[in-house]
Amino acid sequence: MNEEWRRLAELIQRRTSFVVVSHKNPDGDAIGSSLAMGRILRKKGKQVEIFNATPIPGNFAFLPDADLIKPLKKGGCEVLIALDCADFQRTGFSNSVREEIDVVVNIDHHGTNTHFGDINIVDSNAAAVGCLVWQFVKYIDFPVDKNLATQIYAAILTDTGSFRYLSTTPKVLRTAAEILECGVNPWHIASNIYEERRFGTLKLLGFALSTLETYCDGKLALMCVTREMYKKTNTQTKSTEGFVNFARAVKGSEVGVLLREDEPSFFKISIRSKGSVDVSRMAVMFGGGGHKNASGCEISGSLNEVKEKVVWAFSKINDGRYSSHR
Ligand SMILES: [Mn+2]
Repeated sequence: MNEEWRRLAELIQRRTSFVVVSHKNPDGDAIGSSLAMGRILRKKGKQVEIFNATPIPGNFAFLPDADLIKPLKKGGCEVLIALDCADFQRTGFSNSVREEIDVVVNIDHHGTNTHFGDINIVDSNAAAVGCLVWQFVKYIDFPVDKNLATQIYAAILTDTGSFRYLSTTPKVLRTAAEILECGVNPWHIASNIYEERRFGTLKLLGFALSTLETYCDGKLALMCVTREMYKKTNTQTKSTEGFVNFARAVKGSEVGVLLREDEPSFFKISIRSKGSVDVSRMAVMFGGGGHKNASGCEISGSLNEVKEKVVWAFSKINDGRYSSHR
């Protein structure tokens, strides 16, 4: 790993112009590590542009330098630093743009990373790309200011599920401790990210929670959001971010599902599992996809028809262990 950090440090010495990019629909790690890398380069007197293919969610707008993230500009550049991207497509740049870039640096922690860079700093054991950026900060002995520390803390906080996931190792907590010693305010960061939800959004969550049901001996928990609920609470589809986790949080459930009525008789389905259940198998039955613990698909029909289908799909991946739907 040190060899790769050395190559990156040398590259930064040599070059003057950089583009920093992360994946579309960016999460806290994507945003925090992009801002941190951008800040390091700027402080070193480099020309830096930070791009993202989609706008950053409002709850990350408080982060230092967040206004510097700009929509993706097509065309090549001297050096591209891609963060938290398992493959080049995730950056939003086309493959033809790849040809026009001198050097691509790939810093990531996905096990499925394709090593698409000229320099690849990929560690699937890292809890967040923010942890890798912190390693680089240490490696080059960079003087950390409070803003840089805040950006990296936000990256690690979000990708570890607020220090809850298995990735929360002693080393991660030591890193977090070092970051706190830079004067970071953990409550300021956590409250901005997690506790500034709009009134209407929480009312919508209330309506959604009131629809919670369990099936298949409690192993499947299901909740829904209808168009009428959006109207009553003056909210939009994007307000349902994170709702599905409440279905998964039901004690005894293995899978949580949110059925979201985006158009009349057209539902967007989010599926989450807790442990070993592979819910991507449920999603592909309806033309969707995703990961083992998080997947999604779209199903047309009335609410009851859609529910039936989801319950059927769950029974199916359980090898028909459940004959009854309730
Ligand atoms: Mn990440």
